[in-house]
Amino acid sequence: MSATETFKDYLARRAAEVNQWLDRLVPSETTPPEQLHRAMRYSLLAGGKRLRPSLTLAAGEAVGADTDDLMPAACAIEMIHTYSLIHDDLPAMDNDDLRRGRPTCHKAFGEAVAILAGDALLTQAFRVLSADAPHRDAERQVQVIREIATAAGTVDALIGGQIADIESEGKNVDASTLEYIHRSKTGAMITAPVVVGGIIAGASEEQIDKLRGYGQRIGLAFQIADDILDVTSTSEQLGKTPGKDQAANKATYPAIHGIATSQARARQLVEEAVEIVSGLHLKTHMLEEIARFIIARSS
Ligand code: GRG
Repeated sequence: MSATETFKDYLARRAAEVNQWLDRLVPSETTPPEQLHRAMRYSLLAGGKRLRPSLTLAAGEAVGADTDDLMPAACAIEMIHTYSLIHDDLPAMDNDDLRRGRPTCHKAFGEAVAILAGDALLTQAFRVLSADAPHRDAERQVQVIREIATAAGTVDALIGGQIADIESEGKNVDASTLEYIHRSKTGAMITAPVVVGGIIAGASEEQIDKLRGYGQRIGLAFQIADDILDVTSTSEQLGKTPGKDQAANKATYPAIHGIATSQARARQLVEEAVEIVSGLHLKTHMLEEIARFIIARSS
């Protein structure tokens, strides 16, 4: 980040770089089957903050990796994130009409195509992660694949958190179950990008542990902030439908703890995260900046 660039500008610049790579890493709209590729690209290239790839770039660069070595994994993570959004929006799950400021994938292409577009993005992610990279360390590549597959999986991870969330709808959920859902559904796919950046950069075990601790804290803070935004924002600000949690009788941080306590908890998690990475004496301060952005954002 240059002296005159604001952090928002910095994130927008990183997002533009990620978008160029994503564009190249997914088949074009004219490649058969055209409709499927159109649907994949419609959701993937529809905007989005690109927070997860930015975390991989920030963590990896802070430890000393080259951007080009980080981009394939950063983009694969964004593909998996987008698949989870497409499937989450389906009528069988959250039944949402709006995502990233435009009609959801199934609204634009129909349910069957949306399901397949999500499946295809997940599959393409692992194709990208396992692509030939002769100059890269094969052991690290396998470690990266394992880290991402674990975060997208069932145990304390994305799919496990999603099913726990669905099963808890309409029930009285206690604070520890809510925390489990948040850490799994959201936290795992925010922690993994940070750890993956470290692995690609050749970080030591101790550095990886600290990066993981940072990721876990900002992951939970991100979901608490998301719960708060769901009750305090408009659909124009969010690019998705607000108030859905309350309508579905979902347990959220503000519902259980109130808004002020939730805000205080998110702030505390971010402070802890910043302290952890400050102790690493990294090459940049981007991880600290991103941690602060996570609770200051408005969408
Ligand atoms: C379908 C396996 C499966 C999982 C779905 C991602 C998800 C799990 C559900 C989406 C609903 C939700 C509230 C998820 C929590 C994570 C979250 C806030 C996702 C949105 O991430 P942002 O804000 O979105 O980074 P953009 O569009 O900016 O990428």
